[in-house]
Amino acid sequence: MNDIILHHYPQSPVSEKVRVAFGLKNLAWRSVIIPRLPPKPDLMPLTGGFRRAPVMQIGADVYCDSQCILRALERRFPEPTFFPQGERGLTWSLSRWTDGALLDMAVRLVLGSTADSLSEDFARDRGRLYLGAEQTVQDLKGDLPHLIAQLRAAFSWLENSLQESGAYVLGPKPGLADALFYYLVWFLRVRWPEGAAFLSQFPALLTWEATLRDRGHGTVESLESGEALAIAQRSETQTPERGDPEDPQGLRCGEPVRVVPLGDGGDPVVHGRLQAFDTEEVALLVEDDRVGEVCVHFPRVGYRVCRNVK
Ligand SMILES: N[C@@H](CCC(=O)N[C@@H](CS)C(=O)NCC(=O)O)C(=O)O
Repeated sequence: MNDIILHHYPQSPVSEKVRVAFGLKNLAWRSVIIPRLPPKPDLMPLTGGFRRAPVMQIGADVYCDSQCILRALERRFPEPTFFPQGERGLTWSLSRWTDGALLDMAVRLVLGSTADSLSEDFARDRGRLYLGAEQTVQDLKGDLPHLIAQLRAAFSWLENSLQESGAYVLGPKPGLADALFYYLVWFLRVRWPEGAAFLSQFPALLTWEATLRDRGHGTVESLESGEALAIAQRSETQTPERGDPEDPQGLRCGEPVRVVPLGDGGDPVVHGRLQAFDTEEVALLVEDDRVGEVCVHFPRVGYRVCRNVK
């Protein structure tokens, strides 16, 4: 019941970040492959409507967003730590750039350079999610040289850090900062037709990339989605009620709220009853006929918590 279950699909870059993080902690986990496009009927009962990949499940606790997943992993499996040089705050701050502007540019580059070969459904869905309602993937074609110039500068900083450390992004030991860059490198290599040629200008990056690739994803076993739902149904949340008297929004345990992902991607809103919250995380109890009650966790950063007013 305490097995780590990751709901993801092979091509998902953000899922690759978490898979590599499993490798850093040498974890055993179970893999449920979800569809790349909605509907995702065996994921929705677990998340209350959140559709993005990856999602981590441990019993009846469900972690949405890689930020939340990685924090839960560090809490449950502190050794080896994601922060071997003690760089916790710096790494989370860095993640807002790598998962924000850098991922956004990498996605635009991949979508724009493959726009003519994407299926119509996929292009429409990802266009809406990553570009908003006003743009389509075809509009990105003229922007590719600019995007490459932006990414080249960013990767030259990574190259510089790796040359100076001689090993990993922040020092001699691997940590979360490496996963934060690795998945972007992986994404450009596997999904951008010019990716391998672009990356070849960064020699220290190539050595570091091979080291992380060889380290792998921990130990993985596959699991049917129906079995993951049954596990949630047989389990109870391990998240105790926990409030915070200093909460800037004055939130209270037990109150009905909705969690709204920020950004203009049209992501669904999740409704539930507040079970726990602190500076970095919010957890809601959500009911579904197929799984009963699950506790769905989100990061605070990047999500708005709203009171449900009747
Ligand atoms: N902030 C989220 C972003 C997740 C995300 O955008 N994932 C992509 C796949 S890499 C996604 O869900 N795309 C739409 C889908 O798979 O339905 C996180 O860190 O987990």
